[in-house]
Amino acid sequence: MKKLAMLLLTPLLAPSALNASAFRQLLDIYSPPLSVPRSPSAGRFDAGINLLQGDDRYWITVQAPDKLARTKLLEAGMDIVEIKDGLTSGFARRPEMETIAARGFEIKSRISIYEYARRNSRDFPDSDSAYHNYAETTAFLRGLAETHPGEASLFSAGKTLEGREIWCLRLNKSEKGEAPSKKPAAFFVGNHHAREHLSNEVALGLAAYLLEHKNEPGVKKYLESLDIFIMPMLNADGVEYDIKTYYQWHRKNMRVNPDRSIGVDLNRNYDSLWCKEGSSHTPSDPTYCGTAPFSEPETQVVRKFIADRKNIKTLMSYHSYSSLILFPWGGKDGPVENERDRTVFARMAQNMAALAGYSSQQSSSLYTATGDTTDWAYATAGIFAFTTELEGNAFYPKPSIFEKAIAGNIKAALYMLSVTDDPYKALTK
Ligand code: 0X9
Ligand code: ZN
Repeated sequence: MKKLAMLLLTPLLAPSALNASAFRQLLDIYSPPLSVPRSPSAGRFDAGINLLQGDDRYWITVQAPDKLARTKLLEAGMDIVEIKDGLTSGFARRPEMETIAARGFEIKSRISIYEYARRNSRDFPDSDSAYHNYAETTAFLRGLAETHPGEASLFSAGKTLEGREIWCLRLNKSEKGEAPSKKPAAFFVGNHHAREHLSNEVALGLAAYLLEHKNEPGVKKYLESLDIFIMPMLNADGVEYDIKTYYQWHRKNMRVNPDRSIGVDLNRNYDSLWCKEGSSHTPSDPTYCGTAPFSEPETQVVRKFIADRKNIKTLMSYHSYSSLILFPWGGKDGPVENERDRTVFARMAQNMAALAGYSSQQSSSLYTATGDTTDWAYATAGIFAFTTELEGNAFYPKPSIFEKAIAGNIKAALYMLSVTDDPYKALTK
């Protein structure tokens, strides 16, 4: 990974005129400079392949017509990655494949992880210089805070399991750092899942955009009237591990489990219907929920962060990939019971999806999965909380995807900010 040029010299763009060329200008400076040295791709790829030795995962495609079937696949231990035309693809080892077959599913195809890596080598980040690793993310956020002291401040919300700081950039013209505020707050968080590296980039792109355009009336009013928090890399340990092992699709955090498997799925570790459907008590499973709700330092940080800030009204958790904006419930089939809230969720998701170029749906339409961030945030704090599954066809898309992904999601985020003072405005907006 290589440090990306700071994007601090953008001409001011009117977010009110969020057109393609304005975003192109913004994102031109976000794209990696041509002079960035490229890592020797073949070498990196070979190193990655060598590290796969002993990795007994397969990439499988299974016929699964609906959410019920997909939830069953999750419960059989499949690491679901893609859902397309009645087919569900993802990772599984032999024992999981046996369970899947025993439960009556047809496995349409399977390839070894080596073959999967070979076929996806074009998406393998052989030149990953445009992505920000933990140190680069830290430097980037520090740079933004130092360059915009009137609008931004950076603080650590707590530590990961391995002791990394979980950085949070705050955008607010009056209150700084951890000082309380009465202004309505919006919270953006990325990288619950390690391999979803684009989620960090989108959160960083959003932070940079808002600060670059801080004097433009549309943005200025948010910096004056709202309290905006951006925590781009929650699972920093997992991200670093995924990078260090040359991107082997690591999903969970870095907890060493009693059976020596690694990781708890942070998006199953929240206390909402904890470890019921779509979540597993088996430590080696991709959706392992941990030993108890909030057993993990990373989710404890989010719990405390939200408990300490009663002003948070909206939340966006970035994941990848599927081009979707999802809203509660995710842990059960039924819709949000409160009719007004349900309508707000559906409208906000629909509006954000239209701006990002995605689709919107209730989370559980994908599959039922208990213990996720958004169900918990809504159930315990009444926060209008969403999951964005960013675009792409792989976990490590080429940086050329950044421009569109960041631009579309900035538009969606600006909409979220526009209703953060009163999300019920979405009933008419
Ligand atoms: O399974 C997840 O945690 C999310 N998908 S991902 O591919 N990024 O892992 C989706 C969460 C949506 N929430 C529920 N369906 N509960
Ligand atoms: Zn995810």
